[in-house]
Order: sequence, then structure tokens, then C-alpha cells
Amino acid sequence: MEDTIVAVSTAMGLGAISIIRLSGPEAIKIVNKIFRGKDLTKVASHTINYGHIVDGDEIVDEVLVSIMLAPKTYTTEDVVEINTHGGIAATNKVLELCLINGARLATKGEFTKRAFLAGRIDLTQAEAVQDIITSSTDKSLSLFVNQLTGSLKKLIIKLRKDIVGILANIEVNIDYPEYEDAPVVTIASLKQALIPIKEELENLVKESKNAKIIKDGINIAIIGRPNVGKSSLLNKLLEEEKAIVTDIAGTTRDLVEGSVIFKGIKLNFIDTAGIRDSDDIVESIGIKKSIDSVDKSNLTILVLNSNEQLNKDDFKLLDMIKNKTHIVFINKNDLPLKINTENLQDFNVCYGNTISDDGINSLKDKISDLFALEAIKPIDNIYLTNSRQNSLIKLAIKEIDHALDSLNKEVPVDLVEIDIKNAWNYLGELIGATYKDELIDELFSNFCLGK
Ligand SMILES: Nc1nc2c(ncn2[C@@H]2O[C@H](COP(=O)(O)OP(=O)(O)OP(=O)(O)O)[C@@H](O)[C@H]2O)c(=O)[nH]1
Ligand SMILES: [Mg+2]
Repeated sequence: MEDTIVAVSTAMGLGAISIIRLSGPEAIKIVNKIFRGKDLTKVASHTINYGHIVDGDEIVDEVLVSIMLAPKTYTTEDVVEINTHGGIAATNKVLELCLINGARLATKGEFTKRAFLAGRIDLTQAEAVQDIITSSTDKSLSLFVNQLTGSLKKLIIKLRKDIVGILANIEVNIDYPEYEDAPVVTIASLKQALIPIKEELENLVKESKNAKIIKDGINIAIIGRPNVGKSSLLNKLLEEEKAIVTDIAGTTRDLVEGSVIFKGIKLNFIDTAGIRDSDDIVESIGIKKSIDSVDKSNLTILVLNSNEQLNKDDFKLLDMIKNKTHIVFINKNDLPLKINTENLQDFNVCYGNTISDDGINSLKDKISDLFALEAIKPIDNIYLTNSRQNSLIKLAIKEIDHALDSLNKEVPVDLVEIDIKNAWNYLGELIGATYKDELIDELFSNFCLGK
């Protein structure tokens, strides 16, 4: 049976909408795992379904998903197309999620090849399609490999060399027990060799997250019900009168954005319309945007009014942010304190007001702590630039984790070897290493076997 393949079928980086296409028996199941909306395994064929792509609890993008069941599809297999509109970052993330959940990146023209093999199109048609599209997968694939920065490539080559050294040792121990020069492989020695490799890979993943923060900054939504002082807070943080402030509830109708640099990192603040039940059409649209902005941000600041008891709107908002990265800013602490703080024990809270600037600096420090801004150093350019690289590194880490886990359970070393080999292969895929003779080379050069 064929496996399930995935590729971005629109040109990367062009246009607002990208299509990620999957084909194969698991296509629907894979997308269903990362889709929040209808159960895609139950929808009718040839339907378009609205929803969100999610990574755990985090929303990645608002999407339209087309479900096309075999056999009336381009490849004659089950085909799923995800229409994203969040730009390159979201497209990459969706692709990565498909890869992590079991799809394989399609090779050059593979969708067309499948269509051809299934008798769906003849060879001339296949060639024509090939010529016209000059497969974007193909392009992005070579682009991906070219995108590797020299330093990342060097690091991966080094880690692969370390791994191949481990593999060679294991092979010698198993296949040539009489060969006395080879160091004896023990559970402890294997663990000692694998852990630093895993740490370096994990570090790489972390750095690439930081790289994104360095490049794009942190998006911070300021939400709350009307009149609590969201716009006043935005103006304080930006140190300019960007948003209109009045004592009329419902002053802010649309998103107001502004950025500042803090500790070398761009903080992108988004002031939003006060959230409440409203019959006003314009206000309602603004409120929807406020709620959406929470999903699109890395951090949410919920503003509450310190001289009022929490009401049902506040509780709703607290519920909305409780599992997200958040700060609750209790504003207007220049007025008598009336808020019921006992309900805020599980939240990351900060007090202040926008009249005397009290609490504004501690709010900024809290943001800095949450994202460890002090530790982000833009010196290292070894980072993963795209989802393919990211997913391969994560897969390699998973294999090493599995190997370490097996070692802890004292599983025989030759079984652990399979995981280590897989990790090595994933890293090979990352740098486009094609030859499989490295292990043999290593065996001969290091141990002079067969001499
Ligand atoms: N006493 C006091 N008043 C404040 C403080 N911050 C804001 N205000 C006042 O509260 C009122 C509402 O402020 P805004 O900043 O417009 O509130 P908002 O949350 O943006 O309101 P909407 O846009 O309607 O959702 C204004 O009259 C502000 O002057 C504060 O820290 N202390
Ligand atoms: Mg406002």
C-alpha cells in the first residue's frame, strides 16, 4: 500500500493563500488529528470544511479543508487540500504538523506520478503537467537544502559523524566480538554518547524558536471588557498617544497596533475593542477581532479594573486565557481596591495604573521573564529556517529519546541500534546526504576490518 504524501502545492511565499495537499490512505486521518472543526472522517466527499489547524491547544491558522475521497481524485487516492492564509510561517507550520503526524514529504512530481501509475492520466499528460508546474515541491525542496546555513550544515555533519561513530562501535561489538581494539559498548557508554547529541539537537530547536522571535518579535494582544483602560495601557507601553482614550465604554472599535523594542526584541502590541455582549454591528465585528487576536498572539494581556468586582464578562475572559501564555494586568490601582482577588490565584497577575505609570515597568519585566528575553542572543545563526528542517530534527530527537528509553529498560543493544540509525538517517535527509556507505566507510577507516 502507498504511503501518504504531502507538499505545498502553491509557490512558497507568493500570494496570500497557500494550499497544502496530501494524498494517500492516511490523508484524512492525518489532517483530522490537527484540525479543529467538523470530524473530517465523517464529512461527505468533495466538500470544503471551515475550521482551524491546531498544534495542541495553539491555533496555527484559520483554514478551509477540501476532502476528496478516492477514486474520483487527481491521484485516485484520498486527497486533502488545506487552504491556509497565514503566510509562509503558517504554511510551514501546517506542513510540519502533517509531517510529524505521519505524512511524508512528496518527491518531485510525485502526485502526478501517482495519477499516472493509477492510469488516471497518460504519460504525455503527465509530462505536460510536469512541465507546467515545475513542481513547487521540487523547487521548495532544493530551496530547503540550499537554505541550510553553512554553520547548521557543519553542525549536522558533526552530529552525524558522532552518531556513525557510535553505530560503528555497536556493529563491531556485535559482529566482530573477537576484535579487541574496539571499545566495549555498554548501556552506560551508549547513554553517555547519546545524551550530548540529543542536547545539541534540542538546543537547535530552541534556538530556532528564538530566531523567529528575533525576526518577527512577540505579538501581544491587550484584551478586556470596555473602559478598563486597554487603550490607555497601549499608549503607556508605546509612549505615544496612539489609541483614542475616552470614558465612553466601547471607544475602541478596531484593532490598534504599535511596536516598541524592549531588550533588543520587538514587542508588537495590539489594542482591541472592549469585549461585551453588543447589538451594535460595528462593535460586534470589533469584538470578534478582539477574540481572534488572542489566538494569533504569543501573549495575551487581560486588563481588569481594580475598583470593581469581577463580573461575568471578566470570568469568561479569564477562562479564555487560563491555558494560554498570559498576564492579568489589574489597572486603576490609584482608585480604591474592590476586585475579588481570591479568584485570581491561578493567574499571572500584575497591578498598576496608567495615570502615574505605576506597574508599567513590572509589566514589561514580566513579559521579559515569560519569553526569557535576556537569554536571547542574536549572535548564533545556526537555526532551522523551515518546517522540513524542524520536523526532521524533531524526528531525530524522538528516535534518540526512544533509544535512551530502551537503554533504561535494558533492551538489547542491537535493537537500540535501529533507533540510532533512524536518527542518523533523518539528519542525513536534512542535509541531503544520499550515499548509504558512510557506515561501511567508518567501519573500514576506524577499525581496518577485513584487512
Ligand atoms: N483612575 C484611572 N482611570 C484610568 C486608568 N486607566 C484608564 N483610565 C480611564 O478609564 C477610561 C477608559 O480608558 P480607555 O483606555 O479608553 O479604556 P479601554 O479599555 O480602551 O476602553 P474601550 O476602548 O471602550 O474598550 C478613560 O476615562 C481613562 O482615562 C487608571 O489607571 N486609573
Ligand atoms: Mg480602547
